[in-house]
Amino acid sequence: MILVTGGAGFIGANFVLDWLRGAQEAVLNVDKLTYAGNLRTLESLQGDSRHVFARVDICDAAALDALFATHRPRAVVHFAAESHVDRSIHGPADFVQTNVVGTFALLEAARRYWASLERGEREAFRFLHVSTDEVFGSLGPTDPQFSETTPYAPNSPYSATKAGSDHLVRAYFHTYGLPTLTTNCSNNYGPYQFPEKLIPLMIANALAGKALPVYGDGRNVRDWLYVTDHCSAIREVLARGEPGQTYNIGGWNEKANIEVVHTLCDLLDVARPLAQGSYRDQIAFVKDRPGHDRRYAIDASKLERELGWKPAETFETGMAKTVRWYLEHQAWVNEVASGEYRKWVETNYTKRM
Ligand code: NAD
Ligand code: TDX
Repeated sequence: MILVTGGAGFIGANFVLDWLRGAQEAVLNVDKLTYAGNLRTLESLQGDSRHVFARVDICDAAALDALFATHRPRAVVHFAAESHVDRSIHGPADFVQTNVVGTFALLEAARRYWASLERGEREAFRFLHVSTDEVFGSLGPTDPQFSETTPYAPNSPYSATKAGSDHLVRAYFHTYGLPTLTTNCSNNYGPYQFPEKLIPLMIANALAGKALPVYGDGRNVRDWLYVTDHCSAIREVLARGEPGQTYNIGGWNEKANIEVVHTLCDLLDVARPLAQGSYRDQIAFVKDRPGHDRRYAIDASKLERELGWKPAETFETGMAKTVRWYLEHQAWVNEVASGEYRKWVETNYTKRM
């Protein structure tokens, strides 16, 4: 069994669904179910004994000890985090708590459990920490892409707390020998993303006839990776990565935000044409995000060279799939937008889904 934290969130849920499509090995899904956790996403796993769900806060050391002792996982894949930069600007406390204190509590619980294992199991154990390219800070237009050796320079409360967690993970390898792996990935997009993030927000607003709020001049650049490509990279790193190493994950898709929004509008113009005009007419340039990083770009060549990973989707195929998915899953989106998903979470939550 593997222990996944944050498996009811966007990337974690995609990872759990992908994992259980391809493997018989069970998943212990540990998630607190904050606003970003949505069990509706995992509805297809109800009654599947390979998926065990535990509503637990990663800051709760006693609960974590009990889960390790009962389920005896061979690995941890740690997604749980507060993940939205704008929320971190308005309320950084939850970010420090979950991303730093929570990762610390999880590392401690993992270390206690790992120390109790037989030698062979100890050597095979892995703790994979899922992190972000935002820890490296902001690039100028002609700077080289982030590599694994780029110095950390986080600029937002979110990225500062992720950087803190990355450093703790590094220290647990160097100090205690816990077999850790860290991945730093670029911006993900695809099914089941909470509609506070750029791509699902723009699709939802476009379809609702609302403004498409582009921060600043729209020229901030992100590298975009389709979520299932992130999941396949994590599986590779978990299977064959070298303990103590970090791996950058990216899609080689640097795009200015305004280009991303134009692409979405153009896809929607074809898929769901308006009576007149284009969805582009709804674009509104708004006040910039404070401290808004100008450019992120990832050099993923280490992962490609050492582990043979390659993304399956291009930006074009990934965006087309994403728009189609949101159009075909309006019920999921509407439930999130209306808050109805929280009721579903509360009434359908059971220890074992
Ligand atoms: P998300 O916000 O969609 O999901 C986070 C999940 O963690 C939710 O299910 C939430 O309930 C859970 N959670 C939060 N606090 C918790 C706590 N204290 N205890 C237990 N569970 C808790 O996030 P996401 O976009 O899926 O990101 C997952 C991970 O990947 C994060 O660590 C994030 O930093 C990292 N990451 C995200 C992106 C991206 O583009 N979204 C890119 C690179 C890295
Ligand atoms: O309404 C918007 N308008 C806008 O212009 C929103 C929500 C965003 N933006 C801009 C800000 C960013 O330059 O779009 C870009 C992407 O924004 P987000 O979707 O909020 O993502 P970002 O801030 O880049 O962070 C994301 O990628 C890295 C994830 O939220 C992080 O968890 C991940 O680590």
